[in-house]
Amino acid sequence: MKRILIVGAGGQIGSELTVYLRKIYGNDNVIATDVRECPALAESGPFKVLNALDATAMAELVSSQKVDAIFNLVALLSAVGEAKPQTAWQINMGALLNSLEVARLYNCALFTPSSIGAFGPTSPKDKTPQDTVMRPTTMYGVCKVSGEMLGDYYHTRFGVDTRSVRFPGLISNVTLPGGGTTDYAVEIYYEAIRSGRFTCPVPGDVYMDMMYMPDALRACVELMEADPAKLVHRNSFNIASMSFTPEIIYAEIKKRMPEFTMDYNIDPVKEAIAKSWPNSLDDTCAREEWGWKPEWDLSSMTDDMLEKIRLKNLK
Ligand code: AKB
Repeated sequence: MKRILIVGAGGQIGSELTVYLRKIYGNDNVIATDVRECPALAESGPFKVLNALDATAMAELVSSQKVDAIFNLVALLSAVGEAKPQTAWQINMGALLNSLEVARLYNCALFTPSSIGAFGPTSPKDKTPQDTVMRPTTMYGVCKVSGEMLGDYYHTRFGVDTRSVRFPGLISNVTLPGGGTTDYAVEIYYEAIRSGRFTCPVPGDVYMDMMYMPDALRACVELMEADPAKLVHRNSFNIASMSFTPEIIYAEIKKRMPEFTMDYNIDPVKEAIAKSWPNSLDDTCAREEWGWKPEWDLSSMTDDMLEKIRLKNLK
């Protein structure tokens, strides 16, 4: 990768991935785009307003900026996708199809994240294998499975260098996620610092895979820089670092903040989604094919999250 276009850079992943990629590849070589102005991203390098559903505008940017790699991060997440399934399909698949076509026409590599949400209630629950039953029951998951298949189709049919990982719930302290089922695992840290109390929307005993953002960012680059000859899979790799329930993350915070309390106000949509997803993924293929290895666990992440959020002096 030398000249990179990020589509949907204003979201939870993009706002940090842009900065991470600029440090590695040079500020001027990472063009961030989003459907809205993002003043913070425009400070450190090129930024353009781009609607990912406008294929002509995307193609013009890729051509004029001599882009050779695209990161398509546009997506409505799982819970909001259930509130607006038709819009979720239009946006998630529209942005992906445009990215695939532009990548095909301008010979770019393409990274598009998939998710643990690509699995469903009939997938094996524990250590869910790389290649297994995928029958998601959310529109988000339907888009993710369709996206994985389209990515592989563009690779085998047109030779486009498409690559992807199935992200767990991502936990970060820079930009808040929005509309996801795993968002509680970010919000709990903010509320611990802000109010010392958290009301959890997901049942206390439901396991989901999670990952700290620094591991997720490193995964994107390591996969995109991996030797293609070693990749048996492409769209999309299971990656994992930690799996926990709300009760487990609560106990971890409470060890450091004994006065912290948590109660529940279960959101039935999030409950149904969370229960349909795996408890944990088996990431053996990512480890073997491109050397994936997480560096953060729940304990080290909790120390870092609390420290960074404290510095924000939240009101
Ligand atoms: C969501 O909860 O929808 C996302 C995801 C796991 O893909 N964070």
